Amino acid sequence: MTTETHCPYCSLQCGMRLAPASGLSSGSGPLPARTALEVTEWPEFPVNRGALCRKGWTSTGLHRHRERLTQPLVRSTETGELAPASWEEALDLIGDRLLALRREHGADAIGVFGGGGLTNEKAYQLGKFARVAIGTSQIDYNGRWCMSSAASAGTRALGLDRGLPFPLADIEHTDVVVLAGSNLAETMPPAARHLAALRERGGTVVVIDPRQTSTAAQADVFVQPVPGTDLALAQAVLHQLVADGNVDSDYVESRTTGFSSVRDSVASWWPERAERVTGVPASEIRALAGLLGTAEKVMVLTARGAEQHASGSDTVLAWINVALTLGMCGREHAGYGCLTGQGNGQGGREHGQKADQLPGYRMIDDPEARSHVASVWGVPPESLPGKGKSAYELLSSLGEPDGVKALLVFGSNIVVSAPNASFVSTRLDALDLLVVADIVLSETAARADVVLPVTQWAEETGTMTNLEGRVILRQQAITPPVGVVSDLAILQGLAERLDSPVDFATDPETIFAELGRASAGGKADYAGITYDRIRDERGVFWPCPSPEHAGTPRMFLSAFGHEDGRARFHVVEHRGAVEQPDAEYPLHLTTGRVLAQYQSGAQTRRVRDLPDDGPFVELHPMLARRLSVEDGQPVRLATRRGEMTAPARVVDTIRPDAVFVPFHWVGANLLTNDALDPASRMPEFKACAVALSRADRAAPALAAAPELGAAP
Ligand SMILES: Nc1nc2c(c(=O)[nH]1)N[C@H]1C(S)=C(S)[C@@H](COP(=O)(O)OP(=O)(O)OC[C@H]3O[C@@H](n4cnc5c(=O)[nH]c(N)nc54)[C@H](O)[C@@H]3O)O[C@H]1N2
Ligand SMILES: Nc1nc2c(c(=O)[nH]1)N[C@H]1C(S)=C(S)[C@@H](COP(=O)(O)OP(=O)(O)OC[C@H]3O[C@@H](n4cnc5c(=O)[nH]c(N)nc54)[C@H](O)[C@@H]3O)O[C@H]1N2
Ligand code: SF4
Ligand SMILES: [Mo]
Repeated sequence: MTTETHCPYCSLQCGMRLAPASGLSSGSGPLPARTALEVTEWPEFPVNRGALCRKGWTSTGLHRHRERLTQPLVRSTETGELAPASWEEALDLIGDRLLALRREHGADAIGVFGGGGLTNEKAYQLGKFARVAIGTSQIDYNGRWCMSSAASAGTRALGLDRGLPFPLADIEHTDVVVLAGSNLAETMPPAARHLAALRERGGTVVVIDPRQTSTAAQADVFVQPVPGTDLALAQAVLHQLVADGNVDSDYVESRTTGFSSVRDSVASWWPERAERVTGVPASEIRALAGLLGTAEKVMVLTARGAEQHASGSDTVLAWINVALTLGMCGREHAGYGCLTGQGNGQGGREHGQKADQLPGYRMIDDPEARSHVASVWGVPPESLPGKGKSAYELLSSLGEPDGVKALLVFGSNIVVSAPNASFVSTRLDALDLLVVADIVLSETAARADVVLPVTQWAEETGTMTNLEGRVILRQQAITPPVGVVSDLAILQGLAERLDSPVDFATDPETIFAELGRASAGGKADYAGITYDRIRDERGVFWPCPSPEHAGTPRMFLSAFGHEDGRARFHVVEHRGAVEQPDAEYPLHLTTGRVLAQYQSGAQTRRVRDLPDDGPFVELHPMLARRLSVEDGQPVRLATRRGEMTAPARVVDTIRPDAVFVPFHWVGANLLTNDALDPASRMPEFKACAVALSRADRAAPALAAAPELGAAP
């Protein structure tokens, strides 16, 4: 038997087939749990047409893995160690503790932390569970650390946030694509073929990154700014577009509002000024503006490099200003898009696991939204709590006298991936109760009081919404190991124990139908989507309000999401990274990803066929020489928040004043800054000040950036 499904990792949600490795088929229905699985191509699925990256091909590596959790674990009051327990014991213990906390301190003493890797059904059910079964406002999720700056900017400028408002393959039909802070070739490798196809057609690829990545290697134009200065770069590009008269005035007049104030606000951003801030030569900025200003079709795509900053949402607004000035948004094969990251990064932000949201991308403080969703849930609207705290604000207040005292984590490895992670770990330890549902004993699960083993992809069915807004179906291929249940069953078991006023279903298709009703009439309307339709049509794009509706691959063609149908220009100001290099911490630190590892590494570090060569510190040969550091030698990085040691990787592809560390291992986030974007509450993962020294030197020898001239 072969099952058509999708990869367990990133937002491309590549289609794949799973079959028994033996080639022997056992009839219909899920395969027995112990069957060895093999990944094969699914060439008909349009997004990846059979191509997968290394992580996709090896994704069955976690099946039958010896570190797979197969029974609940409860921390013993005597030994302090985690010890096996039955499901009854584990859920009863959680239920009793939560009931007691709720009685004594109110429902807001209980927090819930979700993930953008959860299926739509799980994300929806988690939001409902928090608001109805617990009654807490304190729910948020790791998507806050992912694309929330782009989401906030998209909502403000375009009236609606769908990461890509067009199919990814549209890249091939534009003329110039700008990748601002995306390392697509490593983070969504099969998508990189669209860049190649565009170039074959004579189009131009622009990459903006402080590192000359493998994506930059496929670019025609490479721009290398100082980390955290993209906003100034975008302002100067806009300044130059205006100066060159490259403004699409008819479009600006008919489809937007607010242009003149933005035009005035960039008057002082002449390229020479931006050069001083960004390190990008003024001539390159002028050339980039000239390229964009004269192209027929331009597509600007942002990813985490431009977004994960305390001014990330303003940076995205600045790029949207550029795209609007050029008249690109809402035109075919052009416009602005955000390359969402996690498997369900898009759907995960639509169904209510975000602190301020209800399903259908509705806002929790909107009375109409509350009464609609409450009626679907069968509870009075006034029983629904209000807005909670954002992810980092929630975590950093854990255990405070009026803060959350018990936290339930579903689908995030906070200890590795939160900014300023050692502080976050102390907050987790200050909780009365930490419950983690996971498939393996992640670093976060290892700190929990109760660990609940859950089914993983391929052992369960559910929908995901990929980076294009295409709702796809992951189908169950195999029976889960004995002792493991779905997140949905855990939520049901806990809801019962918490005396929930309504029952919680566990069948994903039933939950999806309810999600459809809850989303009906909202911005992300799934009402017309069914599992059968997804199977038949290989994915359906939302909004899709009725069974007769074809779905919406391209948005904004006739109107933007605001009531008047117009897009909004926004005046924004360059602020720069919150923490700038100084004498003590003289370099820029930035962080990100490598091809073979995924996120906190909880999954991929355990896959035998993926290289797990630990964290490393990428630095320029000039900097290495200054510090007498050889390639491969251990170096120490220190910031105001923490330290780490890892081998140096000396490469001439990075700016000499910056260092880069991947965050797939414990380390990078001991260093990162927890400054938050005021609009999106996104932490500044991509820029802080750091000192670098040889690990074998007793007293750290601090190096100033070579360009800045100061001797160590
Ligand atoms: N292999 C792999 N693929 C993944 C993931 C993974 O963990 N591993 N995770 C998935 C997820 S959740 C996400 S969000 C996406 C992320 O996908 P990307 O955004 O492509 O990944 P990152 O490596 O975080 O950042 C991209 C680039 O931003 C650059 N950068 C750093 N600072 C700046 C800056 O100030 N300005 C600019 N312009 N660029 C900067 C970095 O050098 C890096 O090359 O990837 C998804 N795909
Ligand atoms: N320094 C730095 N830090 C970063 C970033 C960065 O660029 N730099 N990027 C940020 C971004 S974009 C992101 S998205 C976050 C991601 O960071 P995390 O939230 O830590 O992401 P994952 O490692 O994917 O964690 C998912 C966890 O859930 C488990 N899991 C998988 N599927 C399921 C399921 O169905 N149910 C349950 N209950 N558990 C499941 C996995 O085993 C894993 O332990 O990290 C952020 N942190
Ligand atoms: S690109 Fe993303 S979805 Fe596709 S195989 Fe790789 S990790 Fe999986
Ligand atoms: Mo992400």
